[in-house]
Amino acid sequence: MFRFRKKIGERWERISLPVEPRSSYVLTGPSRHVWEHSIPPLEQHRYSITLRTLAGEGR
Ligand SMILES: O=C(O)CCC(=O)C(=O)O
Repeated sequence: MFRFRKKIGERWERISLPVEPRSSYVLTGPSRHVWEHSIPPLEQHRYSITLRTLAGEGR
């Protein structure tokens, strides 16, 4: 599961999206700049490769 949360006043709005094995995804727009994301720990081994643009680059 891919978890997202954003603060609305004093509370958090949360959503979870399933991530399939061997999948890839691109975070853009509000998913990058408004929502915080996380992936909860798993029982099984998991590999992850993250490519990112640092703030201020490419804008
Ligand atoms: O561990 C992952 O698969 C995602 C890593 C990630 O979301 C991040 O580094 O911002």
